[in-house]
Amino acid sequence: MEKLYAIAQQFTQGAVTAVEAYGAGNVNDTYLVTLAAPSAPIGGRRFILQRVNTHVFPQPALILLNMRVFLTHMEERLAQNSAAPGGWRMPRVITTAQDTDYYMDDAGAFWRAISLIEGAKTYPSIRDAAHAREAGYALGRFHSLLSDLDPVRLHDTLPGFHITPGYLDKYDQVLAHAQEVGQRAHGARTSDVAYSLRFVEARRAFATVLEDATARGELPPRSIHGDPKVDNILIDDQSGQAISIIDLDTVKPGLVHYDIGDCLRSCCNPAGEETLDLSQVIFDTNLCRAILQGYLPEVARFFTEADYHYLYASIRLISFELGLRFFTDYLAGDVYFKVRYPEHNLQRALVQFRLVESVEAQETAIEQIIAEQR
Ligand code: GN1
Ligand code: MG
Repeated sequence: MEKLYAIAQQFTQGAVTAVEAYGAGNVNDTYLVTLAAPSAPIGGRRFILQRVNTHVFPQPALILLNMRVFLTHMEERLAQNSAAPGGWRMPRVITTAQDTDYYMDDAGAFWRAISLIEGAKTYPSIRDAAHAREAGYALGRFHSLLSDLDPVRLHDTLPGFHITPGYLDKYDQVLAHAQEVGQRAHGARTSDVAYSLRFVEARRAFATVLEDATARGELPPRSIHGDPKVDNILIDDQSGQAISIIDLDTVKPGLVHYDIGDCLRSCCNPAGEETLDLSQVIFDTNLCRAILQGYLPEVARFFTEADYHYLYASIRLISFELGLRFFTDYLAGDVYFKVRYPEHNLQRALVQFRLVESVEAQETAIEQIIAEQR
């Protein structure tokens, strides 16, 4: 704990009075820092301190370089566009006393600080259709603010992220290490593993759907968020409106379909990613309608026919992809996502696979909603 205080102190002239674990991230370690009094360069009394997982992000300095680029771009767009409704806000990068964007501790860990947006919070699941509309609006607003930022100006902070065929290759490599897989596959949950293996096999051909469309020139690379799940969408306490999307490590070049697919798979499963009760997992099409009601008007200006065409596939694909990522990590011995119990990644995979089944069973209804909302 003392070490954490000393690290937090690198980012402020104020006296650090508390450092508490914060949020529920699966990758980085996040802390909320409190100061004795409002101090430079924070402005207020609280800020966010994070240890970036350098196993996942091999070049964490690129995250901060990107933040400088896209946050400046968004500020400029917001200033030009002051008539737009809703007080949209983005966090700031907080520098150290040496004026660097990050701090490396004695053990070589990578730390950075960002401002806390006060008066707003994130939620672990969607509460109602109004919340869902706000989540969709937030992602649409984010995409719209970045729509004229040339993605080549952003570094790739996480190569291979959301390239589903790449995750399938990784899965095949892990499966090839039959011995370790065998150990896990014959553990307590043999039938769940067998089901998951069959589940992935049955959808192998589908994994390339978005990358094939990109290769044919149908979907352009854009600047994307990368992780717009429900608990990264910030809702204003007073107005109930979305005012930001946080967790900006994976803002990088990609397809907006990764984002809208991820937002829908996260927001339309009211049971949440962490549920133990698979019978509760469904894709709620009413929430899907509300999210698209919030999202599509924001992006209509630059969305093409192909963009609409691949929306349904993106929902199915990103749910499948996350299930595949969790399952692969389970088989590999939990090397990527943080786990709280031995079968955690397997359970998370089963939740996403259930969600895929629910999406597939409602394909016609989802396509109808997309057609009616555009
Ligand atoms: C990870 O760490 P967190 O919770 O922000 C993951 C996302 C997944 C998400 C699932 C860099 O995000 O891709 O969708 O877990 N982030 C990374 O909860 O892999
Ligand atoms: Mg994240």
